[in-house]
Amino acid sequence: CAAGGGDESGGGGDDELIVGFSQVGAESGWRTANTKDIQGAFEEAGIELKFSDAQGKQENQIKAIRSYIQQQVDVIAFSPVVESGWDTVLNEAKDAGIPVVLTDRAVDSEDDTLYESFLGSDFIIEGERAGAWVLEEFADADVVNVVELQGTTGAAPANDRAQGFRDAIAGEDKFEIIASQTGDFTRAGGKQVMEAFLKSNPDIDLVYAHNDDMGLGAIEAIEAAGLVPGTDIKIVTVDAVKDGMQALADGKINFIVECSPLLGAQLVDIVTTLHDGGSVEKRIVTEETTFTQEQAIEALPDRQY
Ligand code: GYE
Repeated sequence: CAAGGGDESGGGGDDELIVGFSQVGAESGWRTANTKDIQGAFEEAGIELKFSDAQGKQENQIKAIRSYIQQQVDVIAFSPVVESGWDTVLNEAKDAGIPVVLTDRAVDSEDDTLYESFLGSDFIIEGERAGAWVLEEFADADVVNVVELQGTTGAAPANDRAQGFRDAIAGEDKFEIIASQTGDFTRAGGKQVMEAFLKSNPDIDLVYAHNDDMGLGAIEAIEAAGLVPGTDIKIVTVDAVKDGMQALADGKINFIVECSPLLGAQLVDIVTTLHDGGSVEKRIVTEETTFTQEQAIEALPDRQY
């Protein structure tokens, strides 16, 4: 210190930062891009990331979080597969003094001291954006029969995308959601549910799919039924991953609401700040846009995921 002050930051003697991350699974193109981005960001930052894939099961996530607590990692981050049922394990992390960061999806815990920050999209707004497009697209129609492919039951994006969409079309009686079922955010799920919808409903005007993958599955079902997706039946989805954007460029999907999976760099910032004893925003909302066919054609060449 006599030589003009010690260097407190970045010294080699700092205790190493270790983060435990519990991912939902690998259900969609969005999820794959999200995993890749997070792992890449931590690697680039030189921070150790313990990663586990819960294969869509809450019990696996709870096990992974407990194991991170036992290993005394510095920060736990996770993307909760469903919204409810986290209070017990989050209290265990709190008692152990380990800060928790929610990435991508929310929990419905009333006690917001159970986590430091929630980084991700506003899914209500996404649903509203899908609904706003539908209002415009069908401005001159008398009756519009809508079928909905919902995301994983109980997941924040499924709850909120359903809600936002309903809020947006609420004032217009001509819209009727004639069928709504979960396709679990997967392509196979979207295809299977759409096949069933087509069998029992001869007059579908619009598919609202909570993600691109289910929309892509619906396209297969619609084509197999001898109809033209994007023309005979309009399709609006959420995410804007490459395969979805390609289908939009090809006119098989009509509109996509963007949901960005690129959360890695911001997550690195948050855990580094927490580790250094700093404070972070409780809610960090991802910036997103929407895409028409022309915009998809323009954006596709530079699309990262
Ligand atoms: O939209 C979907 C994925 O939680 C925002 O999960 C995410 C959603 C995304 O399976 O494709």
